[in-house]
Amino acid sequence: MPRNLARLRHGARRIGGAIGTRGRLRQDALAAPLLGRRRSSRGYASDAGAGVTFQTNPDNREFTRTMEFLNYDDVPLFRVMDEDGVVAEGLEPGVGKEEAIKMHETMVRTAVMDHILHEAQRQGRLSFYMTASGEEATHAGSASALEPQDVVFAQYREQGVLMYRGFTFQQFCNQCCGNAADPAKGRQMPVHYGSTELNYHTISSPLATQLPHAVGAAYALKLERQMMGGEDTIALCFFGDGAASEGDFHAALNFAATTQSPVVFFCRNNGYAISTPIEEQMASDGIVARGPAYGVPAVRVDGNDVWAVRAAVAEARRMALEESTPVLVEAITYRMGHHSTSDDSQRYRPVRSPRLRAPPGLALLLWQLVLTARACPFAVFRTASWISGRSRTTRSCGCGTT
Ligand SMILES: Cc1ncc(C[n+]2csc(CCOP(=O)(O)OP(=O)(O)O)c2C)c(N)n1
Ligand SMILES: [Mg+2]
Repeated sequence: MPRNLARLRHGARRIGGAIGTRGRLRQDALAAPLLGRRRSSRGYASDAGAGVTFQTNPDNREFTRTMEFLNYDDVPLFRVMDEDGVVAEGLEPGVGKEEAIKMHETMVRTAVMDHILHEAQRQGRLSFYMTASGEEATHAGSASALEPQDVVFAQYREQGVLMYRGFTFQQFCNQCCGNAADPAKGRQMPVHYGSTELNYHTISSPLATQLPHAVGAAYALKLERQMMGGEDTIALCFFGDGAASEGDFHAALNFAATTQSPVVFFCRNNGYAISTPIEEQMASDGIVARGPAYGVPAVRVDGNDVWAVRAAVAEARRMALEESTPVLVEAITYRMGHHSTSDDSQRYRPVRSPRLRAPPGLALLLWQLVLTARACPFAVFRTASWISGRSRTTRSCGCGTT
């Protein structure tokens, strides 16, 4: 028998033994015969397999006589609030009034900004825009669980996170218009925001590239902290269900797990990757089950429950830092709007879809305008300045309207 073939056969026996243990596939069992080396207690010895012990159970795991095929189906959603907004006992968020108002403002402002900029694109003032209607709670909930030093790697539909961190309506407009005040000076497409001051890495168009970038950053942050001390910092990486179908997703999770990097992967599972519904993308029960397969703890939350999102990300952040592990959070949500202004979602889903309703923030704004504008035309301007963040109060102009 040719020497190489004999070596491969010998390798195959050893590989089969490693798999048959039902334990983890041992890398050394795979690599050693192919390299013509064996693993010794001091590393690899170079004697082409002579004297190798055939280990049936290298990890000393238990054998079983029950044949069990693993499956992850119907993973439940963690939620804190019910449909009526009632918080479950024992799960109170423990958030102060100021913080709660900031979260609420972020959700309303995001919805209103989306409406204005979407309409501006329709009027030909912008070349492109993407709304986040229906996903506002994932923004406010996750952003509020972070510390300012945490670095964010977003996809493109997370404008509320950046808004929560302090990006102004003016800055959003500068970027979307590509004017002189835009840091990229118009060299990026609209919605490709970024801010060094706010630790928000610039959005990158090729899908899922932010995942390995986030892991690299998290690994560097961990090494920096180990070597030089400093603040506890994690990387939070947002991505969509469609991005999870890219190879970068798998590489990133494996890389993060093996390097034990403090990164929180936050999947916005909004049901669609442009026109492809989730059930045509994957046969698995969403994204959450993929975490444990890579050694990454994972949780699924109700993405419409801002407190559940906040609690999950806060716990994931704690685990990332204290247990030195990446964590996967899958938020189940819904893309209420079109994918982008280049898309017409009515061509691939029912017209009477709930996502075609006006965003809640817009309804609130209109209601406020109706109530106040009747009494005072200046109230419209006051409301507009409240939305844009220029004014914290709706100051009275003397007409009696508050
Ligand atoms: C590498 C790559 N492939 C394809 C695209 C085109 N593309 C842009 S967004 C998108 C769908 C992404 O869906 P998802 O990750 O679920 O995010 P969502 O738009 O739903 O927020 C696709 C396929 C791209 N930008 N990059
Ligand atoms: Mg999606």
